[in-house]
Amino acid sequence: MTAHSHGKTRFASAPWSQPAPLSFEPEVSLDDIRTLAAEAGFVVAAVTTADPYPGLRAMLEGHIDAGHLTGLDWFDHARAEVAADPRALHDNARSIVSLGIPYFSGPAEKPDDVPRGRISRYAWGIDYHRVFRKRLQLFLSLLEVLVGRPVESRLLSDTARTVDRAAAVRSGLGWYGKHSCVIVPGHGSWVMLGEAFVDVAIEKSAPLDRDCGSCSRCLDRCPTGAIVAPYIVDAPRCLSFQTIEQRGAIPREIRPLLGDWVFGCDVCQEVCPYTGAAAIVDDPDFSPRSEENRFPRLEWLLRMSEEEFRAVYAGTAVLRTKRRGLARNAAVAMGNAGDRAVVPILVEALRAHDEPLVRGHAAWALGRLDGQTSRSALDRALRAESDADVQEEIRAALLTT
Ligand code: B12
Ligand code: SF4
Ligand code: SF4
Repeated sequence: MTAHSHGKTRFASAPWSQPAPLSFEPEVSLDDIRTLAAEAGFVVAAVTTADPYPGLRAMLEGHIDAGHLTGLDWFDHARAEVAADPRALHDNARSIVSLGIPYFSGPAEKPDDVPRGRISRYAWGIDYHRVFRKRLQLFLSLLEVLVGRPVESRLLSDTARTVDRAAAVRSGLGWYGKHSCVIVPGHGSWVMLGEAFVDVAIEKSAPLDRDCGSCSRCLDRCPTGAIVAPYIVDAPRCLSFQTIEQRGAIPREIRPLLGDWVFGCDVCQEVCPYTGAAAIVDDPDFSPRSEENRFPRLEWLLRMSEEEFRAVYAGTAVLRTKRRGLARNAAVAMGNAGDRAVVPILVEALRAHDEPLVRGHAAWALGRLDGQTSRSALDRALRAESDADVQEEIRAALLTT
């Protein structure tokens, strides 16, 4: 971490967030860009140059080599090289417009009628990749009308080849919180990010002189200790990685820490004072279609068919974890709920779920909910089970009952 002095303020900043000098006369003003962005559905917008991000490649490579991105196989040194230089993606780019969509729709209480899981807020509504694609296209067409010519562009959000947060911070859309998320004034970190690389010379905005000061709430409250140091998230320990990106078994030592999260995790954002003061926005694209899109019933998740899964989650980001991933997470959340009433549901999943991954995690959950019913169900399942990984899970669970 480096502390730079700016006049009287000292704030933590990264070398790749320092503004590069402008080498052109702006063709379009910042005000005009913000007006177009708002028309296209972006509540916040800021602009930076398309110059390389100094030091970003080395930092990303250091992260990869330290194992902080292990499991995200696409995140390799070649990707780090491209991500550090926007012109490697668009050699004619003159500006990057960083665009944000806030999605905090107000406090939400999980109903306590039956055991339910939690889905991260960003995934309650329509998959943000779709939302960005549509709004970025609209933004581009408005920009073409404004400049009166076709614009060469790359429209990006969450792609493997750029670091959305780096553009957001250098442009001053927001600043880095210690949880590594970008905090946008007025919205906390409840803001999804995307950008338009364009061949238009646009007036740029300035980075913000902000940091977290002495606060360390997100580091202290992260359930798994995944924020290993300020600004450094160890992905294999992060529940967002384990519940969404993990295709196989969730490591046993992480399972008790997952709590009731079945898709993503919002803890580091929820505990942040800036996020606590976020404005409530009403963006229909981020609104849940039903309660199962934000606090799904765990029993239903364990029993849902492929058709039911698709009926509820088609078009949302939750599809990414697939039915078996979501059911696996639900089994773990049931084990964590500590409610013995769910034992018969887990027994049924252990006996009859079509996915070995889910049977294995149901065994683990039964091992947590010790009792005679769990033990005899595990004994019976061990005799009937043919999958070696599930047998191993059952043996491990029997040791804990
Ligand atoms: C890989 C990835 C993940 C991984 C790894 C996360 C990580 N922190 O690296 C996993 C699966 C764990 C993950 C989780 C989440 N993600 Co994610 N993820 C990405 C992705 C695809 C790449 C991120 C990346 O490049 N990571 C490498 C690290 C090194 O870069 P970074 O995350 O930007 O971290 C910055 C800081 O570390 C900072 N930094 C480093 N050292 C220093 C030193 C100083 C002094 C300072 C000031 C800063 C600083 O610079 C880094 C570069 O920008 C981006 C989309 C994209 N293409 O950019 C989305 C993205 C970062 N994710 C996003 C979201 C919403 C999430 C979750 C909140 C989802 C959830 N609710 O479950 C969690 C949050 C977890 C967390 N605390 O980060 C949003 C973040 C929006 C925002 N306002 O910040 C993004 C931008 C997607 C989008 N287009 O909106 N994610
Ligand atoms: S998303 Fe959850 S697990 Fe990941 S760093 Fe934040 S609090 Fe920790
Ligand atoms: S919780 Fe505190 S340390 Fe973490 S991002 Fe928010 S202000 Fe920064």
